[in-house]
Amino acid sequence: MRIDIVSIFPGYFESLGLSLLGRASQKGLIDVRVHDLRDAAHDRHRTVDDTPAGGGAGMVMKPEPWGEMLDGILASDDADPDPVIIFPSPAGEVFDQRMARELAEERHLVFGCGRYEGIDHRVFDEYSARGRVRLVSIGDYVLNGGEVATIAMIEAIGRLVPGVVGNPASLVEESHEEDGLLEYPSYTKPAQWRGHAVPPVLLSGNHAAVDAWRREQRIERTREVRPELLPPELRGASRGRHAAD
Ligand code: 6GU
Repeated sequence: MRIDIVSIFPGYFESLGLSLLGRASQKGLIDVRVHDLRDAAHDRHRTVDDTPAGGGAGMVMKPEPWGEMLDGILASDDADPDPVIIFPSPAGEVFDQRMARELAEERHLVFGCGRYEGIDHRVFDEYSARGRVRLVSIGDYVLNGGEVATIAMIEAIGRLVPGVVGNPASLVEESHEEDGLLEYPSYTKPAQWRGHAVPPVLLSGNHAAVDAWRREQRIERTREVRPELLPPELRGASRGRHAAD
């Protein structure tokens, strides 16, 4: 998968060279290219923003540098004929595991990171008319720009690209995968730590009992913190109390 990122703060993306995604880049599974938007601003101060049409607070990113930068990326030698351009925005559709799975199937993603009060909307219109464009939010809170949201999305998408995660089994049991329940709590040694015990069932060697306990934990956890995620057949009275007693 090829990933292009456009930002006025390329330094944010140095973290993509670390850990799992760094290894994926070294293995050639993910090809990340970061572009400084200011390279497409040609005045003395490399200006990328201006005052909002209609007035109001803050600044808006000018369309011309975005046009030059995105045209360059889309026309580059090894660009895909049908990439997806993603503009991170608190006004976008909300990113979730389903979208991550969908985007992990793509050959080429382009992330356009806005700052200030956002990017002149004509950039969205222009590239929407020419191909696939999505405005995407990572949740209901406000960040200063799209950079951190882009890193979060690339981490979620990248680990679903075949070969990036060593043991694919570790992808299926997780929160939001398969049945949509949250993950069960995990423990390791020692069996006692500061008076807190590892739940005895996990040390019993009874795999069926361990599986049943983990499923119960997933249901109870989901019921407590994210009841809207419970499938209809699991809504209603708690069943966990009896099993845990
Ligand atoms: Cl994608 N961008 C910004 N600036 N804030 C956000 C966001 C994105 N998602 C949630 N808040």
